[in-house]
Amino acid sequence: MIGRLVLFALIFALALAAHAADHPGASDPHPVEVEQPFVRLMPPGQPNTAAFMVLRNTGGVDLALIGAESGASRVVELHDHQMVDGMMRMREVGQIPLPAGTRTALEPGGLHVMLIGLHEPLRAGQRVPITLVFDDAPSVELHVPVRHPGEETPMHHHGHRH
Ligand SMILES: [Cu+2]
Repeated sequence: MIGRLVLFALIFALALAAHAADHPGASDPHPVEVEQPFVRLMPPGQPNTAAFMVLRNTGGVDLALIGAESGASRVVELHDHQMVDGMMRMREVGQIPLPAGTRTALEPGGLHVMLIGLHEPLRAGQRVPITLVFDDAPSVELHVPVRHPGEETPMHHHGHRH
């Protein structure tokens, strides 16, 4: 009986060690730093919106953002803007390259994480769960605040007096 327990404990320890070896970076800091993420607050009734942020690849390996997930909307896509017949149009992109040592801005009029078919209307200040999926790095879970576009902080907005 004791023998079986020891054997089981040994197998468990070996499994843990194997798992750690499979994921050498599990305890290291993530190579991609996410700065100033926000979800744009849209007028009521708008079923779609977008998330913006700056992605800094601080590591020595080229990476790519290959997808995003969120429980807040039916569909989540990576989008860019492109001139089509003199009009700015959004288009889905398969991935957003993050070369080593560079910063990539997802910003209005450019790259963004598109949230299509919001399950519920968003409110300013609320946080939206968004998971970023990378090709060669662990996924990153964010809770992204909802803001009016161009609004640096809520305090700034309420500080105006007329
Ligand atoms: Cu879009």
